[in-house]
Parts: sequence; structure tokens; C-alpha cells
Amino acid sequence: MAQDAAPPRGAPISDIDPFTPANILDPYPWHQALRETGPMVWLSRYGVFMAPRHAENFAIVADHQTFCSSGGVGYANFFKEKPWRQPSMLLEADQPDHTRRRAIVGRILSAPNLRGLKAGFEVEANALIDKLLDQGEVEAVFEVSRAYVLKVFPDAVGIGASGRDNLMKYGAMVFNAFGPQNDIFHDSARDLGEVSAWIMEQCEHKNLRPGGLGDQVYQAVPSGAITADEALILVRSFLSAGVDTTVHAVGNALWSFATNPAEWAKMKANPGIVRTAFEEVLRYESPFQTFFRTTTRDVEIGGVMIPANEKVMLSVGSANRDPRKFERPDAFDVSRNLQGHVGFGYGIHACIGQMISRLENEVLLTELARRKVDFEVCGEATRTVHNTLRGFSKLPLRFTQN
Ligand code: OVM
Repeated sequence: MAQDAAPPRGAPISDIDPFTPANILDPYPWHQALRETGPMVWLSRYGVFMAPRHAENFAIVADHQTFCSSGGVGYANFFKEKPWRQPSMLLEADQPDHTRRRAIVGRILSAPNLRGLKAGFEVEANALIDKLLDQGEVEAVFEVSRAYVLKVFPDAVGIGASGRDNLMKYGAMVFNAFGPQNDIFHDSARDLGEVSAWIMEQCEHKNLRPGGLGDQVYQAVPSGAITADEALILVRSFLSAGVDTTVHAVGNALWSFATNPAEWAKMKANPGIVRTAFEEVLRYESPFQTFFRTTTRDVEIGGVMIPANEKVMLSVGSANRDPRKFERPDAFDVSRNLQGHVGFGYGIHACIGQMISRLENEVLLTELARRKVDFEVCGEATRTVHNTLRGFSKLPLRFTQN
């Protein structure tokens, strides 16, 4: 399993395996252990360096020339092995192509261009809340996170109403594929051919609603800014990255507030704090936990020498709970200073969908708070065993209005 890199001399070594089900379900103790082991730790099971602290996570993503993305942002090194799918034109690309494409998609996903979506999201959120109050007890992953995100996001992109469960299946493959090729990945990839074919069909221009976010990508083709082939794979990015992440974020937000009722009380008293509150959810329970970069040259960081063409693992989850950066990092506190959290990444590859993710989450949380809805965990919550994403597969909640 380990890559072919030689074990480093003098660097701290750990045999912790971040990708066992037990370590996935309970990452914070071993994150802490690794942060205390050193600024860069050699993971002997995988033959990669990992950055457990905030400072190195930040420095690595800031230096996109040394720590590149075209080698893939998962454990697999695309310079040494064939990617499992055609690489993303944004995520798994470097300058200058990345920059050119990002300019187009970034404008489409910018706050001003998304403003028109808010009223519709509010209608959906309120219809959902009516239903939740009617039902009382619900399994929130299915009936809140998925129901809401699978409605509003694909509608915004402009794909059809049927078959949307394929988006969940595809997201599971895409994000598990950033980890090692373990059982978790293989289980998620069982219907790979069928699901990928469905996804690619949705990305065709003729299948996208005129005026939707997907169609807007194709509108950049005639000017020559991007090619039609690029447009297809850029729309695929919407469907790859925009669903599972946000579904997990909604679930993590509900869990964080349900288990920290004093923080929810602050939200009900002042729904205007939703902006910071959602950022705190991303810090406290980061949906996107880990990713990788590939070195383009020999580089020294955190006191270790990393040779060229090696994978480096970054831990968003660990960086966001580093006590060197955040006071009382294990407390969920919507009043804290969140400057520098890396829940949406940082630098030229920072999450391009962050404005629509915020819009979806902020609308739902604002409407729940404004309507003085309370929710508590009313059964056994089950976390997802997932190579990259942190969230729930079952979250029973009881909704009441006070
Ligand atoms: C993409 C893509 C897929 C998964 C995640 C992501 C976190 C991007 O296809 O561009 O960003």
C-alpha cells in the first residue's frame, strides 16, 4: 500500500492509520497525537508526510507552485498512476489552465450572481420546516440534509428532477477516491460505470435548463474562454463537489446545534449571527477532512526535507482544532474568532462553491432560528465511515416549535 518513497531521516514517524473505520469515526484523539508528534509527521503505513498543525496546512496550500494539484489531491499520485476518472479541470489542475477556467466558474458561483437563488431557497426551507414540525421525529440525514440539498442545488445547476440519488452515489465515489484504495472506496464504487454514465449525461448542454448555473458555463464557450469539452467537465465539478459536501455540512450543523443547545439559543435570539455560526460548524466538524498535494521540487517544510514528486497529506480537521490557532478548539462556540479556519481551504484552490454552500446552509439555519424551532437528538446517530468526508449517515432528530 505504501508509496515508494524512502522513509525520511530524522523526521518524526507515526504508524497511525488515518483510514481505519475506528480512526475515521473518532479522529480527534489521533489528530492531537500527531500535532504533538511534530509539524510534519511521516505516516509509515502510507509513505507520506502529513501536516497535522494549522501553520503547515496553511503554508502548503499557500505555496501552490511547490505543492501542486495536477498530481491529484487524493492519495493517488497521478504522475505515477492512472487516475480513476478524467481529472477535474479545476481541482486537479494547475496554473495557467486552472486560473483561466476558475475565472469563468468563479464568476458564475460569485455572491452577486447567486443572489437570485435566495428567495427560492427560503421557500424550500420553509416548506421543509413545516413538514418537520408536522412529523416531529425524523431521520434528518434523509429527510432534512438530502431532501433540502438534493432539491435546491441540482435545481440551481439546472438538471432534471429524476435520478438525483445518483448524485449521492457519485459524491461518495469521488470523495472516497481521495483516500487509499481500501474497502471503503471499493464499496462506494460498486455502481461506478452506471452512475458515472448518468452524471456525464446530465452534464451535456442539451440536458441543462437554460439560465441555470450549468448552462452559464456553456455560455462562456463561444467567446473562446473555455472549450465545449472543458465546459462538460466543469459542469461535472458542480455535480461532484456540490452535493455530498453540503449534505454533510447541513447534518453537521444540525448535530452541532442539537448537542450544544446554548449555542442554538444564541441563534434564536439573534439569527443575524448565522454567518459566523456556519463557519464555526465548518471549523468544529469540517465536512472535508483531508486532501493531498504533490511536491514539484525538493522542499523543506516543518524541519523536514521532502523530495520532489511525493504526496503530502493535509488535515483540515486537525488544522481546524489546533490549539496553537484556536482557543478551546474542541468547544463549539459560535461567538469565537474564526479568522483563518480552513474549512473551505485557502489560496487559489479554496472552495469555489463556498458562496452557494453558505447560501444553502445559512438560509436553512436562519429560517429554523427565526421560527424558533428547536431540535434534539432522539435516537442513535451514526457517523459515515468515509475516507474523506465527515458527517452522518443516520441522525434522528425531534423538531419542536417554542
Ligand atoms: C471536481 C471536484 C470533485 C470533488 C471535490 C472537489 C473539493 C472538486 O470535480 O472539481 O473540491
